[in-house]
Amino acid sequence: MSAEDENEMDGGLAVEEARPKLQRPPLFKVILLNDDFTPMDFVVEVLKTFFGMGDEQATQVMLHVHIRGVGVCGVFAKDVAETKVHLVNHYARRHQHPLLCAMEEA
Ligand code: TYC
Repeated sequence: MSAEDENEMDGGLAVEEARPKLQRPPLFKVILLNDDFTPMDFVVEVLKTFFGMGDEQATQVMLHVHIRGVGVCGVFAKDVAETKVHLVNHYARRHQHPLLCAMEEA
């Protein structure tokens, strides 16, 4: 039986369904931190590989991090952000670079 059918069996009373109070899931910024040792080319490669950026955007973001100390790679749902942080840090360690990726609530 549909919800409409059920509403019609209430003797003419208007019955409003309680609207479920849904919260939007929180979003997380994935950020890169500057260091003095990771080569610029490697950071650009990371931004292209893990964040789908083109050459120009990746270079801009890398330079932003180089100059300002920190920069945003993207904004994602929690599980996606966690996975990206893990993949990037693992990739950097495997290539013996100290590059640090982290996340914070947007
Ligand atoms: N500062 C590094 C250098 O001069 C480049 C760099 C950029 C490192 C961004 C990390 O997240 C980073 N080689």
